[in-house]
Amino acid sequence: MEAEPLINEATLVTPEVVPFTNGLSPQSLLLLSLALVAGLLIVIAFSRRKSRSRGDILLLLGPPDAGKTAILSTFAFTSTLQSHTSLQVNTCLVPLSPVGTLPVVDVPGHPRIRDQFQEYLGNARAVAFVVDASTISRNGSTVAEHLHHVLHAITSLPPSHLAPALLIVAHKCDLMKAATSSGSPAEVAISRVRTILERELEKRREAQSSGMGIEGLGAEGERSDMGGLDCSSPGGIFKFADWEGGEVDFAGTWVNVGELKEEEKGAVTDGLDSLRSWLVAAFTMT
Ligand SMILES: Nc1nc2c(ncn2[C@@H]2O[C@H](COP(=O)(O)OP(=O)(O)OP(=O)(O)O)[C@@H](O)[C@H]2O)c(=O)[nH]1
Ligand SMILES: [Mg+2]
Repeated sequence: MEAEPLINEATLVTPEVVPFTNGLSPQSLLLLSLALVAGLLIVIAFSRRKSRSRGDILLLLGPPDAGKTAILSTFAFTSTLQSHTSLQVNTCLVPLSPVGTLPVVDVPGHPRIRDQFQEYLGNARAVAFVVDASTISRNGSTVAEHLHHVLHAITSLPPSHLAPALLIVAHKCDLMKAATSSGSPAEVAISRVRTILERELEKRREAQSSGMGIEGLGAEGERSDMGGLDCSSPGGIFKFADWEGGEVDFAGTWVNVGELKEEEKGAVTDGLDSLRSWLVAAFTMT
């Protein structure tokens, strides 16, 4: 008796592969391909974003005599130590609840030393540019020139770096006239610092865009091609709110520089709470 074949012929027939695109109209195919390309681009952008590095220090920058070292000593020792013009970079670990310990680098404002901030910028998670709000009306153009260097450096960071958060600190609010109808001393200080710096930075932007160069506006040896002031506002007019380099925040602060009476010690607070809250947000941001 002939044995039954184990495999019948039907199972040996190569199955016909039907492309899943069969039956799709050319328009649907086009849409499908576009969706695939878009999906691929999103994945690439997301993975690049994730791989961008973010620093972990706070950089205190700003003109001489603004109060950077006074702020640093208040953070570190909870009381303000007498400070004088710094001639070298101060580095310190300060406690910041609930973040933990914050490495802070205070770069002196002297024109010969201030550019050393560039060495630390790549490691900065946050930059606080400290300005003496009580003298800004007199030295606005010099302060704006210094800030322009900082804005230029931030916009020149390589794409692999996430730009640090930027805060302009209107400091020495205690020297502002007591609360007026235009607001608290901190509000008046912020508004003054913002207005003067926007006006001075706009002068620099305009001088550059009209091809005049900015040598006449700034310090010796300043680069006339220094960018960093681009804004999305109509006509590109410089406004912090429209700055293309990122968000710019403002805070009004002060510290106790006078000798405290015995009963005031431990009870008198400083005026750095707005700076602390901003730092907590900047250092907990994912
Ligand atoms: N009234 C008042 N004086 C302040 C305040 N903060 C700092 N000062 C004084 O301002 C002067 C300059 O402060 P510093 O902290 O040394 O200034 P800085 O920004 O470190 O200056 P450089 O080291 O030169 O870049 C010192 O005499 C401080 O006592 C403040 O909030 N109010
Ligand atoms: Mg100092």
